[in-house]
Amino acid sequence: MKRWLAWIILAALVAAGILFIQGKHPVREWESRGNRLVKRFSDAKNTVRKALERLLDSPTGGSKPSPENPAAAPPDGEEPTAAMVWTEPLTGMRFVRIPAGCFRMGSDAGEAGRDRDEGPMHEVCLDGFWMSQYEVTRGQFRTFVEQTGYVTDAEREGFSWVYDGRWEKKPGYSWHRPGFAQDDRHPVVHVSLNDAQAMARWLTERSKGEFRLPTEAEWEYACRAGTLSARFWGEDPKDACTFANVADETARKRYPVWETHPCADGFVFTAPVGSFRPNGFGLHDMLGNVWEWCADIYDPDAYRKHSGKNPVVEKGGTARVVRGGSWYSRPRYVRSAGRDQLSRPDRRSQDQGFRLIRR
Ligand SMILES: [Ca+2]
Ligand SMILES: [Ca+2]
Repeated sequence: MKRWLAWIILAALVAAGILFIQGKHPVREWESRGNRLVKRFSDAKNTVRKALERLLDSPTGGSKPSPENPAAAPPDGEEPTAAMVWTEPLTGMRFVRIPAGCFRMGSDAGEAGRDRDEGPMHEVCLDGFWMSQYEVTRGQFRTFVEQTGYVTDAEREGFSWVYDGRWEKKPGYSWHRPGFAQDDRHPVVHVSLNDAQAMARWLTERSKGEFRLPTEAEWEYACRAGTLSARFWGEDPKDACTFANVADETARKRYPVWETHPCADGFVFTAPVGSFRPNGFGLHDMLGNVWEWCADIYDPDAYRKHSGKNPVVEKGGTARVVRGGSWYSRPRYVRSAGRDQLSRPDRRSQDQGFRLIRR
């Protein structure tokens, strides 16, 4: 063998030895450098692809609202789309984005079934908010109770108000013993305003965002979804059964004396939430199924005192506003402007539930 060839072989052996001592395989070292280059190229390609997807998918050309980034919600005033739904992670409660805007609150003197406390009609403007798409379900309320050990007013005091031919205060009824068949998809009932606010406080502490009951103005704005008619589907109570579980012909078979809507919705008591068509914001059961607690203290003269922006009545007596009617309600109580009250924050009944908003 020639001497120069021997020197080359020796140098190669020494170089391989040095790499071996450093723990680097001479061939895999090159492979891994190559892999790193390929990976860098691939990462850059993915970044560009994701940016393009975001740009093409988003109705605003920007980021979508998400639980991690609620601030990325489209600006107030924009029309809601199917994409603008946020799911609360602890309970699975779905919230729909309700855009900021102004509306005519109340009813005018000619509306059939109207009460005097619905006037005067007045313009109200609201900031945008998220509203739960459905009434709070028994399953969602159960999650809250299991996580906190919370005891409702009905359980603490040992009774609630139930209906079987007439309303009576009866022992032993509560959210988990409603007095008719319910599964976890039905709206929770026998919950007081105190109970609803306790669940909202728990979510505010544990989840993402600030949760509370809607004000009466937020509730009516969300229910109307831009409509001026007595009901979000129009004027006629006979069309109720497509959109709401109300006092209907199904219920009249059990309670023949009831004044009912002239249609059959298939339910005597509560229906699983979302069983009927939604309003223009995609909210279900705003009218019917269960009455919904609002944040306001009830004042028959509230509309003469409302401010034009985000009004809420926080002073007055102990009565609280409830809205929307229930499975028990005849047509005059199933209207977007209809107002009712329960006398105290600890009152509860077989047709009383709630939904929450999130800011
Ligand atoms: Ca019904
Ligand atoms: Ca309702």
